Amino acid sequence: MSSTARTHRPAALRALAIATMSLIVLTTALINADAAHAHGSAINPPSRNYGCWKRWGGNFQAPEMATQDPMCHQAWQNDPNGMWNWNGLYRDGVGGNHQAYVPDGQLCSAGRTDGNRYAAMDTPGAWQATQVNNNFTVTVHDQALHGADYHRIYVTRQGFNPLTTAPRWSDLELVSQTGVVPPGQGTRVPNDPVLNGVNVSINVSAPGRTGRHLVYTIWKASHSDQTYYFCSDVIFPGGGTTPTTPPVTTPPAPTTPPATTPPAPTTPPAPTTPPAGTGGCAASYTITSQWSGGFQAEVRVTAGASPITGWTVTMPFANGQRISQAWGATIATSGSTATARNVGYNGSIAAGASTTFGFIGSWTGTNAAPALTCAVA
Ligand SMILES: [Cu+2]
Repeated sequence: MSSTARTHRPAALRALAIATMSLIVLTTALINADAAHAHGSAINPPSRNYGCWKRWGGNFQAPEMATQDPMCHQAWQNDPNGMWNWNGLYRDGVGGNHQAYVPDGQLCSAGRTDGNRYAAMDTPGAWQATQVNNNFTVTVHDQALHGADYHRIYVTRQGFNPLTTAPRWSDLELVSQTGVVPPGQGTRVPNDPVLNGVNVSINVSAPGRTGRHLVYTIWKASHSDQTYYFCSDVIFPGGGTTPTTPPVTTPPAPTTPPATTPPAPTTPPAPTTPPAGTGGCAASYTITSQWSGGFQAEVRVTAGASPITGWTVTMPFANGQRISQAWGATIATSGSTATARNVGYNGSIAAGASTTFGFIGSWTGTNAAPALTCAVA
């Protein structure tokens, strides 16, 4: 009897131990599965953090990111988990009161959900943007087949400038709202280990827009009170080489975090006009992004040994490139040569200091950098 007890007690203990270990393994597996299957994001036009993960996740410590994709660089510097968890930009328990939980100036971080993790998404600037037509499709990837109570798609109103401004609710215009999307409805992405759920595509129409804008997507998932918020940067056709409206340089909304706000838009002109000459200026050219048929470039204008009060940069394009939209400069084109002149706020540069302007252009075949010349005005 006692021998029976002795032989059974260890067996029972062993069974208990095995059961406990199984439970631990099972729990771990569930946690891992949950982290792996996760949630989703807007993938086209891509949300800011999905785009940064897609372009740089395999090379996130690359130093060239700082110059080639500076907004992603500041995002990775702020918190890499904002990119690794590109599918987790959501809030729980909003109850449909989006504006109560997501304040103006923090729309792109879902009101700083998860603290600092996604804060860099709110920083305005030259995020890499997707060219779209005024009728286009927003694709949301639903990894975990949550389905949707609805998707709401907003586009910023014409005149809003995402280069300088974090959006407020009043900057948005609703362009589409879907009904219920049952879990699993959508299109499977073949052979993609990451996008292993369904793509939900929403057609939208945003007439009257030209140039840079933001698409703001709200995805109210169906499985619980969980709402996702995405900012996607886009460029609509048109806008002209010489904007009829002055470059939009709305100062950041007061609630905008000061993170890396651009220079104040109205630098007063220097009180005296120094003689142009001794110092002059120099200009350098960087292609910040390039895609089939299009590219975005930045030109840095640096004053020489003397301060300057105006500048002109000449860009002789050798490969037929054409500028379609510019900011921080007024562009005039003659033949293959584009001439960029400072705008009101960035003509005055202290000795040795610099300013930048940027533009979107088209190219075919070759997209060589032009040999720039800089002249003081
Ligand atoms: Cu989820």
